[in-house]
Amino acid sequence: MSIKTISTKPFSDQKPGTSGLRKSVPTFQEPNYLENFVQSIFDSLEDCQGKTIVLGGDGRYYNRQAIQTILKMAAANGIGRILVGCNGIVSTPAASCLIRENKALGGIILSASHNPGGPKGDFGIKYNIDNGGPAPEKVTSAIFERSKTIDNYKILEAADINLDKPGSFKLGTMDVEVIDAVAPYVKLMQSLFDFDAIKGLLTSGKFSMCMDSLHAVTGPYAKAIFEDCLGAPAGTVKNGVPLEDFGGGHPDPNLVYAHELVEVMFGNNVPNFGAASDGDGDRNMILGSNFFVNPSDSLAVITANAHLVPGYKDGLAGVARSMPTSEAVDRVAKEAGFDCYETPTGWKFFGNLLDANKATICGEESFGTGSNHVREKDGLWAVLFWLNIVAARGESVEEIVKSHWQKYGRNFYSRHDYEEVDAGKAKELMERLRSMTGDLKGVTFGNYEVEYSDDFSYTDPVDGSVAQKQGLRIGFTDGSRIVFRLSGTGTKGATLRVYLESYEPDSSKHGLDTQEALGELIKIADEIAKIREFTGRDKPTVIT
Ligand code: VG1
Ligand code: CO
Repeated sequence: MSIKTISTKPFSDQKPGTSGLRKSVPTFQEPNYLENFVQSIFDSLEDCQGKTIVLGGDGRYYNRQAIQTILKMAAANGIGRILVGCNGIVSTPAASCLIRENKALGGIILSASHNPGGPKGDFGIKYNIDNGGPAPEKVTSAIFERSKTIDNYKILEAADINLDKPGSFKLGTMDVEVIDAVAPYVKLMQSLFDFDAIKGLLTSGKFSMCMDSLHAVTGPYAKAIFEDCLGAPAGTVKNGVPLEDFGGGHPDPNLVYAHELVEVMFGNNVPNFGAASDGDGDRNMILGSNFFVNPSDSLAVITANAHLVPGYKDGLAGVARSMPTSEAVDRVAKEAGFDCYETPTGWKFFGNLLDANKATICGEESFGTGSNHVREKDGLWAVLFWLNIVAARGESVEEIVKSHWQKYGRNFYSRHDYEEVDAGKAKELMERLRSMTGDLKGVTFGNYEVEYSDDFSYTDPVDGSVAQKQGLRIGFTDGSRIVFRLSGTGTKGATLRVYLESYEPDSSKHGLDTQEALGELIKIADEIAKIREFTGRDKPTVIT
């Protein structure tokens, strides 16, 4: 086995986005595209000689080939030991758990999360640091800088490793351990939640659930947890076999893409509880019978009920949410007397707050919730959290959410996505808005008066790093908000995200339809940003 140094030329487009580098599979299949980025990661690490790293992905098309290449490159770059999931499959939260439990230097996670897969779908790669969380911006910038000048990469000439079952191998001097990535994750969940109470609920004969893994990574984890440990009947986990193309679906747990689950949960005689997770297992959607839980509300309910869950019963240090996430959780924090941090979009911004014990629970409006148990958002963790709350309170999902609104008021909230619009036009729309934001204070639109407008900037309270241009916000005097930002995970054209929020303290109005309650703000958003004009669309692609 010999180490080869292969000369290469830089690609100019390897800048990681909200969560790693995401491109179409054909782009990743271009000669040296994957190798350049992986070598840029190794080159950016201060000292990786002899260290342990974790490797795995969400099982999508190209995962297997990429894993074999990365194993040989890791060996050639002096990594001492690499832990890789069986079949090269590890969910994002499980990878975070493995990095932490094995005190690894970091991990390489192959995922394009909620983006579709297959030969023409998307692929992605990201680096996580030793706390188990996504690399912060200073690390991703270093990787990008390196990718712009790279002229060679190193790879070991060797045969492929058999990843079908657990085992130990050598690649040059590097130890390769193919591991069961499910068991350590299940153990971590058992340490946090009241499995006896949840088992009691799921085997009572009075409660049924449906978990849709959307043919993505959580299938084996969900079967092990819900069916094997918690006694739910076989078949509780639907679409539980990970497929390279997710069965042709879009592994995004929202009302549009998880429509099979929506059909199961809305109607007569439906299960009491429904849940879905995304491609790499870090997102979750929670449904009750005929009831959708908005992810921002989910974060607030989880926070308000954390004392009912063993792993959190001693109280929370604080909470954090991304800026566009609704302020529902802020109200819970205020009442409970702990801090609520507002960060830019993307889990990498929560890492320092979790490490410094400033926040215990974090969440995003994009179906992401998690806690200090790992450093990623965690889909199945959120599902277990909800089941634990339901078991402890003996109420339905709908009752729990409605009584939450009764106590704290309701933050009506919706996100409108305009996917795959012309990138140039989307940029123009944002530039125009940016140039306007300074002058909007005091301006009225219908019943709303602008109180502030800015381009969100964040100074990390732990290390003082600053992230600018994180989304244009327009806040109104009654507390309503409209936020505009461009997605940093899409791979085709641009995706414009418009986030809308208003607060309603009067419980007699909590039953209103969300889009109706936000109707005037929706019109104002279009009036201010000229969305129809710039995007050429008369309605969003996805409304959450
Ligand atoms: C989206 C979400 C963001 C999330 C990110 C990664 O980013 O809005 O909240 O952290 O995806 O999630 P963007 O830049 O497209 O809005 V995942 O499950 O794709 O790792
Ligand atoms: Co994801």
